[in-house]
Amino acid sequence: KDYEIRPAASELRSHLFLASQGGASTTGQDPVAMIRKLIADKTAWEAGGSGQSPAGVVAASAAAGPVGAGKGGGGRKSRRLLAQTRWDDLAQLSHLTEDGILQQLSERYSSDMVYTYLGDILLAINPFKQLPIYSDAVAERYRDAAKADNPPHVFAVADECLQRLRQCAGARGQCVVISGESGAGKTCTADLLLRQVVRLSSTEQPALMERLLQVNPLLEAFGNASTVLNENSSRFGKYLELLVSPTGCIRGARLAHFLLEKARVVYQSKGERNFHIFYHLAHGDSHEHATLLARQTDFRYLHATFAPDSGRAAVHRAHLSAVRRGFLDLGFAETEVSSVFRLLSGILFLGNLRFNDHVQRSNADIATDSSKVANPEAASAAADLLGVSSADLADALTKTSLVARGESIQKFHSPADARASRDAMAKAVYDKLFSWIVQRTNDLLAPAASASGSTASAVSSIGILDIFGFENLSFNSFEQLCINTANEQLHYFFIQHVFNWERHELEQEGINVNVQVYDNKPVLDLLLGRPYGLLALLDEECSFPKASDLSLTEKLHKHAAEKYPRLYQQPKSATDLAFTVRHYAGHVTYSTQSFLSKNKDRLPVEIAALLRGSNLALLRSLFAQNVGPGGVSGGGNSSAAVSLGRPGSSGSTLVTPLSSAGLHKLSSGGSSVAGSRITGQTLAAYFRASLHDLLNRLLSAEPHFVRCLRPNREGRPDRIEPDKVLEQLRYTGVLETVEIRRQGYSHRLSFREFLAEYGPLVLGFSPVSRGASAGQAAMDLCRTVLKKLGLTGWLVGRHKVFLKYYHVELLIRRRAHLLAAVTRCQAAARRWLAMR
Ligand code: AOV
Ligand code: MG
Repeated sequence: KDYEIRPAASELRSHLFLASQGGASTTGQDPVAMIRKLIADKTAWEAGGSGQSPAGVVAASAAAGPVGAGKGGGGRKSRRLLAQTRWDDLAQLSHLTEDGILQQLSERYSSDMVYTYLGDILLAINPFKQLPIYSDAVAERYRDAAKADNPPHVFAVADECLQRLRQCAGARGQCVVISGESGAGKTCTADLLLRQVVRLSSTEQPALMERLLQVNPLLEAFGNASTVLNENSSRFGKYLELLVSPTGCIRGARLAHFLLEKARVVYQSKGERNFHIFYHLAHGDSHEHATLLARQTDFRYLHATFAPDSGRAAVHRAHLSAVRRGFLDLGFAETEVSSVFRLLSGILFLGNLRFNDHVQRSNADIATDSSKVANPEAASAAADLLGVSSADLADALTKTSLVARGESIQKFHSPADARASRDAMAKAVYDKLFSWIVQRTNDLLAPAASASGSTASAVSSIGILDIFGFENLSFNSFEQLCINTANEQLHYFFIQHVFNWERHELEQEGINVNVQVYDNKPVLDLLLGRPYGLLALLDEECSFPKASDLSLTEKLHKHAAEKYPRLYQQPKSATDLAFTVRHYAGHVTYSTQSFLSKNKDRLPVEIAALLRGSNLALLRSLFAQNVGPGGVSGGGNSSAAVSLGRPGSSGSTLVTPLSSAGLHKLSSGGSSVAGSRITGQTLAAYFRASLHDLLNRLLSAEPHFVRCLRPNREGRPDRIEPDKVLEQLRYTGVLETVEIRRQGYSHRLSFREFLAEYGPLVLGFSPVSRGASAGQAAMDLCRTVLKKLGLTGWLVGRHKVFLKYYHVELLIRRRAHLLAAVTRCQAAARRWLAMR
């Protein structure tokens, strides 16, 4: 209580002193009258009528828990409101600690306040239940609003992006980077954001808005799947850019995708499923192949245990109709949609192909191991759907031609090789189909050329990045290495941003200092550096014909372990094909098994040739290009593939090294564009180029960060597990942000706040109540106070005092002492007045 009347109390002390000396104050006032007045003020303040700013009070008591401070009516209410607004932003807490943050987040979450700011970062905890905070009415409150006027919300981020674009013509594009672990709510957040931007932007083309809203559900049908962590887990990364005119009108959109987990088409771990669309299709009745599929009860690619269940069937049927509608609304042709469903059905039947051992006799009567299709009916169904002959299909899967000494020789596949070819084919078709859908969507959503012929060069953009989170599974392979590398790079981007934010504030205050920042650049060097980064070493090994996973592992150990002993570890047993990387989010052990083949990602030439000759135009076009002597890049994109870059860009600029992975270096280039994967390019090289391109885009824009947090492992509502949240705060960099602030100047107080708060400690009166709160005089007074306090290492800027966390700890202790003294003083004053 006494805390709140601090400035009055300290003045009281000085008047009391003067009165006890029997003299007058320097201003000629009667000290006794002053004492009466101050005590009356105190009462008024307690009743809530004081004009004193409670800001200092709130900041000071924040560490002690929610305020509800004071007794009294209106004052308490406004103070609590103020307190809440402050805590909407954790950066305003006077004590930024892990525990403090955790406590605040938990308390907010239990009142369904799932959004909280940490400075300019939005933290979003997944509610796992429907909250009434996404209605049109709520959305309207976030139109052209000041951030502080509303509770934190993802809608505020959308509004901020649009406001920034409208405010300054020629402003940088905006990008929102959404991150978090699986099931944290990234995809939902991205969708809410898109909807809000669409809602807030002016509409010249209402139909375009409708089409934009189809994009996410459509891509989710093809790119999401049920996993052990999330029933709707995104198995690809997505960057959606809305192209916005300076007046805030959406003109079109551009989409890029990364690293579709195509291996899922042919294999799913226990408890996991294939991409949603396959189940929709297998249960669907609104497509041409429904009867054919319905006759088949068991598709190997849909998990051995797949069995139609009538309850789910209706849901899948509805989904399939929605997918079809989505395609048509977006502008796909009926024939295109039919072709897509036909290809997917073909993939399902292809998966059912089995191969028997078969002994083949050559002309010279030499017996060789080979294989033969064991179930011709499946081959015939697959071949029909894929528009090829069933004999050609069987040949392409069981034989390969080699050219040796100018002669073409046929080599027969073992059943295992034939199965591998079958799966490679299924993966390649699906992957290319996905890329084609993305590219077609891009064509359909491209801004219309304006009357003057240009596609409005003035158009800026709002990009939304929804990328798969950091992964540490029980078995980690090449895919995890790529995913984690992407996360590592984004983490670096984030840390740089926070660091710049810190530095910017200091610069604004005219302060030039070096803020110490830790970053993960050494790990990025280990992953992406040249020539000894892991991906570079992998690529190098892929160019040796005799290389094996063992030779690769030895190479990695030799170079990386030597150069990065702290970040790279060899396994205990020398025979293990594995290595461990110390990522920012923890240690991950990767198995190098199949690294080489996964990185080369070659589709056998026979299969590529077969598909190129399909009588289905869509399939033909998917495989029409990227053909070369080295085979076809099975995982890559055809000419119609996703473009991360500008259309028509040359593929030869793809492999731009991210050698030092330094963002400053990336930003200067800006010319490198990752388009489709080119012939012979390894996946690592393609990935690196895509990542590079993504970063260039992010760098050219003004970033906003949303950190999604998963409150508990089970995905249950109303339950927050502190350990779980803390772990994520650590590896999403939130605590690092706090640490950067701690290392830097965690306290930034305006002159007024500082003088009101700490001036009385050495001056014996409140300088603010005597008019010193801004300007040169206040700045000088702040310096004097700081010097008198005997502190070192602080900074005084143009408008603010910058303190380190330990300064504040010290000041709080000293103030506690003083307050105890003041309380005694007040008691004495009351007694003294009573005696008179
Ligand atoms: P993710 O995108 O972060 O995981 P999702 O966005 O798919 O996570 O969210 C997982 C589930 O949480 C959703 O299916 C919803 O049921 C629920 N959820 C998320 N956000 C909200 C919200 N704001 N309100 C209500 N429910 C929500 V992954 O893609 O697996 O990394 O690869
Ligand atoms: Mg997702």
